[in-house]
Amino acid sequence: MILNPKMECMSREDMKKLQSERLVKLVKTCYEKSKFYRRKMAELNITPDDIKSIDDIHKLPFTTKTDLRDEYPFGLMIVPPTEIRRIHASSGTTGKPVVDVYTENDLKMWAEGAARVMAAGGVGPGDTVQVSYGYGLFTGGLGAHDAAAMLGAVQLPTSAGNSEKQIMLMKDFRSNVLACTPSYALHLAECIEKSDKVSIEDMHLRVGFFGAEPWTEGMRKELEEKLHIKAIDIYGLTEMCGPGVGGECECQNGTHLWEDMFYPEIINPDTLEPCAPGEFGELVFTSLCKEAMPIIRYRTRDLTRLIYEPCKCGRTAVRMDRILGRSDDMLIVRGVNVFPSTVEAILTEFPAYSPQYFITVDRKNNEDMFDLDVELREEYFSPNPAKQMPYIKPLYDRLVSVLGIKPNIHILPPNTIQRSIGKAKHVNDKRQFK
Ligand code: DLL
Repeated sequence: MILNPKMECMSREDMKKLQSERLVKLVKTCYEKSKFYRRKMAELNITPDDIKSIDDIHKLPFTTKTDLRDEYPFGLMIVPPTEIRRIHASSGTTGKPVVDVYTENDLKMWAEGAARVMAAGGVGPGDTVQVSYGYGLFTGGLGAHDAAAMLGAVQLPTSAGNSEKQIMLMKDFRSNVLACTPSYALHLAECIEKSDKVSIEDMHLRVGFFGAEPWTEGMRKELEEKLHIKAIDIYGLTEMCGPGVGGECECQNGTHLWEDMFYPEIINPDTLEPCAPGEFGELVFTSLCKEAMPIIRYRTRDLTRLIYEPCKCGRTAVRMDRILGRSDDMLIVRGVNVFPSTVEAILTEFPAYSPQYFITVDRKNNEDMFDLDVELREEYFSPNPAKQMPYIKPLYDRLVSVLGIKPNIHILPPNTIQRSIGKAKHVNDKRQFK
């Protein structure tokens, strides 16, 4: 179902008009109310009069994660505290968290963004949405929760973790919609497989909304087969609101971005110039409707491309390709750029391997070492190294040909790589501490 056909299916021409109106208003408001943006615009010698349409967006300054950290906690807030209804923050492993604050309207807009994705997956009254994203400062839990509420579905706020109980409730409460990270969904699927109390036949799942971390087509296939569901990609980031900046439709062929709310650009992260349409680069967003903490040209660090060809579903909202990774997650090993998600994509080509992996990068005698822990599935595993050899060689060859580096592959028994309940951690780069 298309939740908001007016916005999701607007002609490109009308969308541009709407975006232009919203951008002009946003820039005026930021100039009047935000010391931060007034200073940034003054540095570039521009005023709101320079912004007449969305085509002028490239004149505006970028906002970076460092800016948000420098302005911690509320430097970018432009409404009085009495207007604020909620605060979220993204954890961030280093430094201060990135904060987002929401007015009543901001919460409604966010819920609609996420609800558009769930509606595309057919969610409505009578459905039970098991929200296994973490509840708390992380936007995943409450974001999915509010979307389910907007659609009149039952909200089952299990949060992440406690997998055995999750699975019992999933069965007993007949959850038919699952919302969590793809890595946690896989973990739940593995727990169901291993369980002697329940099997997938006891479950009623129909569709899952997975996001918050990069995942691959191979992982989609795995989740769809193991959980007997349709697996839908949902995208978002705290700085714009949370989950629901965009999501896949029933065609599962790219993530529609809700351009009436968030204007996307793709730039070359080195030159900061716009990329040609369809070219891969860094995704940048301008929030067109946020009231409490509007953000202009936010550099997400996410690497992807935009697809403007019309989608079969009838939505005109631009589609984004899968996120390759974040420019700050990219490893440079012996001078070669490696995105961890490429390893997952390769593993899923081999039926003998599970999609779980862990990369350790280290430097020994001035040479980068790339160690890859992988798991063979139960049916293929043997503790005898000689019996593992036939599986190592094809994986090694494929990794060398795609990544361009020679990995040290370590085969581990099934279910030994650490599972995560939230965003999965796939890399330990020990070089940073040397
Ligand atoms: O992860 C919001 C979210 C929650 C999205 C639940 C989807 C589902 P942050 O913690 O601020 O917010 O992290 C945002 O996560 O810039 C991407 O790098 C990554 N990310 C989010 N969704 C996807 C996705 C939430 N579907 C950062 N595919 C973003 C790939 C994703 N990466």
